[in-house]
Amino acid sequence: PLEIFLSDYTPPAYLVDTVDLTFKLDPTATRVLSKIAFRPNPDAVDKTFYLHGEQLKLISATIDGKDAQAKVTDLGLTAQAPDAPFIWEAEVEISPSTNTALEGLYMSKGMYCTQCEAEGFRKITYYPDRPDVMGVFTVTIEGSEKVKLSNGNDLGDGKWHDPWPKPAYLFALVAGDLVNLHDTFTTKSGRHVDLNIYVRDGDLHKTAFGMDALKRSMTWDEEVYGREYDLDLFNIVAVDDFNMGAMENKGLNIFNSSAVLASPDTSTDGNFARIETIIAHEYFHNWTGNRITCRDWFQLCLKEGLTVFRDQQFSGDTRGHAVERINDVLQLRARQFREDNGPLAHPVRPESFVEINNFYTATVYEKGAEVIGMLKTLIGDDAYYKGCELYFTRHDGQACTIEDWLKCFEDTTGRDLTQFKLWYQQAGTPRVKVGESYKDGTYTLTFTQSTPATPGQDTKDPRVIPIAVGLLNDAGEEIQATRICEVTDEIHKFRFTGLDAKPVPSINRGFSAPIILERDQSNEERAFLLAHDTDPFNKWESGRALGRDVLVRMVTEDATPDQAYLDALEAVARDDTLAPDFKALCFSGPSNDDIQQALVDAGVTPDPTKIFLASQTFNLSISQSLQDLLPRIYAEMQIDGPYRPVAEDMGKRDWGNAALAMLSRLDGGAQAAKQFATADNMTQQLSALGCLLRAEVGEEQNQAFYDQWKNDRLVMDKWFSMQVMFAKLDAAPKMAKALTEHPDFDMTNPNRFRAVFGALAGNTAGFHSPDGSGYALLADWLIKLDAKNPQTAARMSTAYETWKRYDADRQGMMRDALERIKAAPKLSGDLSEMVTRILN
Ligand code: B3K
Ligand code: ZN
Repeated sequence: PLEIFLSDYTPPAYLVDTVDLTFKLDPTATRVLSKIAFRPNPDAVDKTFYLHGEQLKLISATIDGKDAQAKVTDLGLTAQAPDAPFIWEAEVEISPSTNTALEGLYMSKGMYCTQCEAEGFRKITYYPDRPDVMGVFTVTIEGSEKVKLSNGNDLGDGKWHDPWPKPAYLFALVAGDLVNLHDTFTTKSGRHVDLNIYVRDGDLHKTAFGMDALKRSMTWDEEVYGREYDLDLFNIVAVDDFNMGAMENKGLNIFNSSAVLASPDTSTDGNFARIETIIAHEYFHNWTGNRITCRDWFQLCLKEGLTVFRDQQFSGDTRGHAVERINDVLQLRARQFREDNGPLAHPVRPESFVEINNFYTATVYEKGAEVIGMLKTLIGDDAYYKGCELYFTRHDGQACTIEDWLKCFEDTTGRDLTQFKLWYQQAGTPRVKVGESYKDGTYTLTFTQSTPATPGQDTKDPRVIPIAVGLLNDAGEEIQATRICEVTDEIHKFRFTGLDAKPVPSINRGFSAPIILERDQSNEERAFLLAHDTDPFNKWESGRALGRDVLVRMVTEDATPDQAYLDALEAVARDDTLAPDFKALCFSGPSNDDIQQALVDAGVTPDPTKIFLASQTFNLSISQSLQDLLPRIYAEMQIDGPYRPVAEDMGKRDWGNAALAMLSRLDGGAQAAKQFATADNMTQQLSALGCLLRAEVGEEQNQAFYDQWKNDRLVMDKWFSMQVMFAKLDAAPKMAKALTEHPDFDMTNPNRFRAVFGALAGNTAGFHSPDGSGYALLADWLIKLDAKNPQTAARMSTAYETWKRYDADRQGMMRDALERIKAAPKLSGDLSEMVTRILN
């Protein structure tokens, strides 16, 4: 497989003006007729006429009506093309029903649909399948299906026209016997837009929330970024078999049904929140991605980091910024820090890849969003929105680079962003050591930054890091409001003068930079900040650090949870000024992975089994110490009236269910059984089931749940995943194995595969069972899946990325699993790139 380098970029030889496509649909023999107007690119260096094309049967190809005499390989074709505008016409045959990779044109439960990003269009027809080639598409769909959709405006009779030039990765087609929810939206300048959510028959009752989220997203983008929608139609389609969450195709977003379908009976609060975020994200791409796209796939973060940042802003505005930020950082640490700290570490803008689909990562997305957040912090809100405005006007209709993006902010602020750009270029999470001193009313903070070596990058230059700092006095009053310390050197000092006594610092407030702070902080100080910090993020962070310290000592010194920590938690539980969702987060406790990281940092080899057992004791102690309080909290958090997916109610359910989880450790599941029996929404039903499974008493309810929901695919995914998630230790791989034998297990459906194996990888103690059964089982199934769906198989191989953390036995078994995958016959380029990188 070929490694492709950013530094090798050259402009396309030919540009495209218009593309006419006709699809004659047939499950095994769809004919695709293309008529493309090409013209030579004056900026081209290499003039060869080359079209990508994979798994296509070429029927005919002409240039200006004459046989093109194309030279065809497995990856594309070349032909003699004139050095003047010309018309290319071709006919190819493809087989959507046997396309199990779910890339290109494929079938999902009888409906045709497409996924072209990143390089799937080349499986539909011959084309310069690169994002810097943009054309105006007209599409005709011939077939007996009731609904036939493509991008842009509906010309009737299966004919579509998209007036906005776009790269091929944004092309989409859907055909099937679908039904739709219709609504309308009027943009701020008065454009009337028809909105539809298309689903399979039987799912219509799950579309209302998505529609509402879409309209709120449209309003938000007008109000916050001044971005208006630009077509008369916006369609969303729900598809059951989909490799990721959703796709922002121009005017025709295609969604994994799990990322759009919601109803109170079948979806949890978490599902509602995720759906809202994904709808917003895909909609926001219309400007940050579609109107302005990427020059090449190395620039992926240009659209993804920015769009994630925008969806996080939207969710914060909708659901509350404190809790949104904490949840975003939890995600970032769990996925991105883990990635940045292992064999798969890569810069936010990678320098090379073999398979671009392997770079839709937490680093490109979530760290990419953090970088935008830091830019905004450094230059200020006004300059940020001014720079964005310039970006939208200067680059509308173009395929751009990170340099283009940064230049807009240099031009509006007059600031040199060369050092800032290192955030895009250097991999690895910076570590910042904090030193402090106090003398004669002056408090000095000394920050020392370093970034560990990552694959291909041994040394790193100091970055610019915006660290938000506030100071408290020992009465818990804020004596220095949040100030941004702009760390630019390896060692950088900041002074705070005119103080009466040594203050207590609150550092990296709001998690202003995605770094690891290294600081000897006492537990007294942590408890103090948990009680008094005015910054909600650091308040929560201090509690988290306390919990981590307790658990680490439980693992390494067989300590018992200390009273000071339990008292601090009790104070949180009793504090009526704190919002319920915030309290729930304070009680969520450090994750198994958090503890592992902390142990690795302390030079201790983590043993997932031991950590799991310590966590059990830890959680039991907390439950016992709050014993008297729990029934009251639980009762107070119950909601009368119908389910509403609004932040206020969700917060109450979060906190109420956190109390239920604690109660269930004491009452053997009695309260959870009651809740399960009376629940009138999925959030309550599922959290009760979780408590029962954890207490190993939920067999009956588990069966009842199955019987109730066996015809709902999305709820069945939860059923599969819960059983693996809550299985203890080596029961988890056994459970996963048993579930693969269940008649409702279907490996070709990515949601179902992830329900079982994503849950296994997430059950740390189970996946790392000392007998190696977790590693071996996942390897077996990744090999099987790879033959059908390389993209999802490759993505799930990241379960092994931490293999070097563990003891020699576990390392050996994980290496064996990886080597076995690597040696599998006919391994895909996707999975082979991943295991090779993980092993190195
Ligand atoms: N842009 C798509 C992701 C495509 C992934 C291709 N392997 C969804 C999104 O980020 O909005
Ligand atoms: Zn995106």
